[in-house]
Amino acid sequence: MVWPSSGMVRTGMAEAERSKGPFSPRTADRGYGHRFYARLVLVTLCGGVGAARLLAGLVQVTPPRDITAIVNVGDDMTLHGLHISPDLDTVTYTLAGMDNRETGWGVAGETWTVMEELARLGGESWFKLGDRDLATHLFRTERLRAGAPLSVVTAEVAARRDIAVRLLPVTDDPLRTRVTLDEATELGPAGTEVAFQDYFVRLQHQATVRAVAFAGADGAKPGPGVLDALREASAIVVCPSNPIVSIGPLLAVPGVQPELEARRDRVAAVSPIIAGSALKGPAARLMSELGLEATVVGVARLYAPWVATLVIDERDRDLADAVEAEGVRCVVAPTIMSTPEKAAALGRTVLDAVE
Ligand code: FO1
Repeated sequence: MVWPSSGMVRTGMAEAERSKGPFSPRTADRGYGHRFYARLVLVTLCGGVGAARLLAGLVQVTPPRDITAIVNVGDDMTLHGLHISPDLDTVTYTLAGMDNRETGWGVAGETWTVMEELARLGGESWFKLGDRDLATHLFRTERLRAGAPLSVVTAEVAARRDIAVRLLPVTDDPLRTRVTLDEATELGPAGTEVAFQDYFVRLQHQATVRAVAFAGADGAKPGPGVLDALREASAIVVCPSNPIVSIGPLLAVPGVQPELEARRDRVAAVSPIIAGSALKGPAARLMSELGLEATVVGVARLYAPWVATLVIDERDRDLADAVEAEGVRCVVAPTIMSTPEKAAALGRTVLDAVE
């Protein structure tokens, strides 16, 4: 499946925020804020760091056991024989309070002994796997090799990390995001199709993109519990993740988008685009390159068939009417989750929006 069918600007956190520890408060520290959304059965659609941060906010304002996170697996890859699931791991590490806040991926206080030795041997070291992070990939790979589906392994890891949020890979089947480049790079001439992490990490998402495809999506079955969770949710929240390469793979799994369309009134999204840019990663650039408007209005237009409410940042206040002209209710609020408190505040905003 190819999505869309036709066919960064900000640099991240301020220095003071970077030096802080993991993003998610540990369970014992949670006070659930001033309001408790006890009756919500919440489903979130997730990519990597933006989703992880919103989840870290949501677990402060609603019981984690009432949250199901459906997570992108299009970024997954096999490297050194290991199955790596970056978005599942970013969400897991963040909810476990062990995320690396500087990078937005991997584990806090990481060491790199294995990678350093691998580089000395001339092995592939462009995709950095820290020593602690490697334990996750070793465990996952061994369990998959023994026949456990990805959803089961994900639940095992979450339980051992003391995470009460239910984490569901969108599918247990192989679904891989592929990127066709529109310019010559070290990986080939214009028109070359590469794996997602080749585009994202190896080329630092600097190459122009012609198309994005989700290999394996057409034959993929939704993971166990995915469609039921969407059907039974009292609220569905689309996290501020890349609409093309994080949310796109979720929609590409047969059955997911029709279920979202059927529950549209219950779906609220947080725009990952703020003032025409993404906080991290190539979302704005990718949208432009694929012919979409890289603004909150473009996000509203893209999501309108299955999203009823879009939360946009205060900086885009002037575009609220244009968002509503796309047929999407617009809520204006601070959306930059530079601290756990701000993430909790955004969590409250989103829950109020879907209540
Ligand atoms: N991102 C990078 O920019 N460079 C890396 O070396 C890198 C390694 C890595 C290892 C494990 C993991 O779970 C994620 C990793 N990421 C790395 C992040 C990842 O490529 C992307 O952030 C996501 O796929 C996009 O959501």
